[in-house]
Amino acid sequence: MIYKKIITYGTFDMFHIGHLNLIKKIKEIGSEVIIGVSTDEFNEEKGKKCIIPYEQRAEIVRCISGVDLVIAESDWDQKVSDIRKYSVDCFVMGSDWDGKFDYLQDLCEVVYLPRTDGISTTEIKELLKGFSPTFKKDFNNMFNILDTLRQDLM
Ligand code: C2G
Repeated sequence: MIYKKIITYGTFDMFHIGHLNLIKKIKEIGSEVIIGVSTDEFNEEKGKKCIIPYEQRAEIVRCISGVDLVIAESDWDQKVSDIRKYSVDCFVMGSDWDGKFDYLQDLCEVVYLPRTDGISTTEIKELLKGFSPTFKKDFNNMFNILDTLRQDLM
C-alpha cells in the first residue's frame, strides 16, 4: 500500500460502476479509506438534486468492502479540517476534478484517478426520463397497432 489513510468525497447518487471503480482504485493504493458523502443540503448548494436521500447513499457506500469510515460532507471547506482530524496522507478524486483541489497539497498528497467513461448519474437520470409512464403506455399502444397490422397482412 502506498498510503496509510485516503480520503475522498462525493455525492454517490444512483450508485454506479464509475463510483465503484474509483473506490476500488483507492483501495489498491490505501490501507484505510474514508469517504465523505455529500448531504442533501450540500448537494443543493452544489446545484445537484439527489434522487437517493443522504442516509441511503451513505449506507450504500458504508457497506462497500474496504470502506472504513463514511462521514457527512456538508460544505466545500471541511476538507482541510478532515485531513487534519483523520491524519490523512492522501486526498483522491476522479479526474473530472483534475487540479481543483491542488491547494490541499500543503497538507497531503493529492491524487486524481481516471474517471470511468460512459457512465454518470446525470446520464442515468436522462435515460430514466425516457421511461416515463406515458412513454411506456404509448410504446405498448404502438406495439399493439403494429401487431394488428402484422396479423392483417398474414
Ligand atoms: N466518478 C468516476 N467516474 C464516473 C463518475 C464519477 O470516477 N463515471 C468519480 C468522481 O470523479 C468523484 C466520485 O466518483 O471522484 C464521486 O462522483 P460524484 O458522486 O459525482 O461526486 P461529485 O458530485 O463530483 O462531488 O467535494 C467534492 C464533491 O463532493 C464531489
